[in-house]
Amino acid sequence: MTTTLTPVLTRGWDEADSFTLAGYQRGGGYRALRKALAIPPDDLVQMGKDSGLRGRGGAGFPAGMKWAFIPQGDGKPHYLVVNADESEPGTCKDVPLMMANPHVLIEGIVISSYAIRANHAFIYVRGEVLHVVRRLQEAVREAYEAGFLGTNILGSGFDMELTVHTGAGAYICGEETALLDSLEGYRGQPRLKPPFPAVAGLYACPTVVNNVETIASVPGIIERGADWFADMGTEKSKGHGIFSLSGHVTRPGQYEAPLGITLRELLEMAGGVRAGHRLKFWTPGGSSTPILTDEHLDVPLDYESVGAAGSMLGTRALQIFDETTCVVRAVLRWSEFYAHESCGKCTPCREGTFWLKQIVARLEKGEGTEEDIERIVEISKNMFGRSFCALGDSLISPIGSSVKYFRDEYIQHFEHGGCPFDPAASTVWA
Ligand code: L3W
Ligand code: SF4
Repeated sequence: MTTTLTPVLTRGWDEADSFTLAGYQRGGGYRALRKALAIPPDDLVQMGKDSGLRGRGGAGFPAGMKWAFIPQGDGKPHYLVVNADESEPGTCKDVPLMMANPHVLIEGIVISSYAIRANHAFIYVRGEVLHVVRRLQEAVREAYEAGFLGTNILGSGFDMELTVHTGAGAYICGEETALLDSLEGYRGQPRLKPPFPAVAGLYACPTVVNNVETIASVPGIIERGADWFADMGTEKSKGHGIFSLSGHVTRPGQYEAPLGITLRELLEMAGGVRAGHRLKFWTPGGSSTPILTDEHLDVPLDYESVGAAGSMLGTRALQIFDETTCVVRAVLRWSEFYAHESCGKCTPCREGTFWLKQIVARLEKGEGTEEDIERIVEISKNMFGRSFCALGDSLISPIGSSVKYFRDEYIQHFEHGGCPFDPAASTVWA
């Protein structure tokens, strides 16, 4: 299900051949590449900056600025790596994008590689999504055959290779430096930053790592101009984005809209919360972002406003939970996920996620105490900012925010001697 207010990335998704080269070119595909190859690379980097495009993988770092960090004239190879390891619970925008329109990603890759003077790019994609891997491989083959990849692309003198690389299903490999280790053939674990990948990335060479949606946004910016993109969205969160609505919503799916739209507006397009129920809590950007409640329906979904409301925009994975959902049970599920996915490199996260999972499980079974609630808050505070990478901070988001908004529900569990909710009533956990 796709609804668009800004039909750019999701344009043509409903057409039967949207994923083919012919389908993409019918809608003007690869015109932006021709235009870009006639522009000096530094001017393209400036266009990236002027557009205000920010990284769509969760952190929102300015894409043009990241490209500008790549040293020029350094004599080293440069690399572009597309992070297609989408694994955040609730996050489900890059997979549909790559399935429906792999060529917009490839076109964005060639333009971005030319801008940073990289002659080799990689798409690092989750190994479990074999259908996506196959679709990408076929699209890459088509692009080579048509002269959009390889040597002397469109007669410009620019050469580049594109490799599709499959990961093996570790969430941590979505962290950019763990991803690079994995790509180099090592066990994927985060590296110390700095140096950032822009200085020392793949094979210790300057590397831009960008999310799928970030790179797929580039052809539109080149074709229609940086101002066109910057005119959408809010002052500091520019452009369009894909908002993924899942859970207790009438029409779950991908909704493309300008940043700054509200959940209330998105729910109107999506037919509201499932019939006969009301919103209880939601995540603005996947499970790593603190939960919000029905008080926050009118918060503009941009980086600054969501931050001011006490959460993060993240990947715009809006998971909707109605009043049938036990928040403690939801937090337990997420705790199990983070404890399982912790790579074990640093103590605060390895031990912290393990202990948080144990205590939340006790609370969910109704065997906890008031002290356990304080304990999970305290452990979270001790972990925050002390872990080696962002995964260690992630579990703190649902724990802290659920206690903040639903402390009574935690208490009800041990007063009731078990979960007071009927798990069968909540389709999310069925
Ligand atoms: C050069 C500097 N580069 C920062 C670059 C850095 C990276 C980007 C953002 O975490 C978040 C996390 C998850 N010189 C630089 C520099 N950079 N300073 O900017 O860096 P950072 O550290 O702010 O974030 P990150 O490590 O990329 C990502 C959140 O996203 N998240 C996770 C989503 C999961 C998925 C998925 O499954 N695909 O996206 C959701 O909210 O918690 O906060 O490139 O190198 N001075
Ligand atoms: Fe590994 Fe967790 Fe430490 Fe990150 S925070 S390095 S995932 S143990």
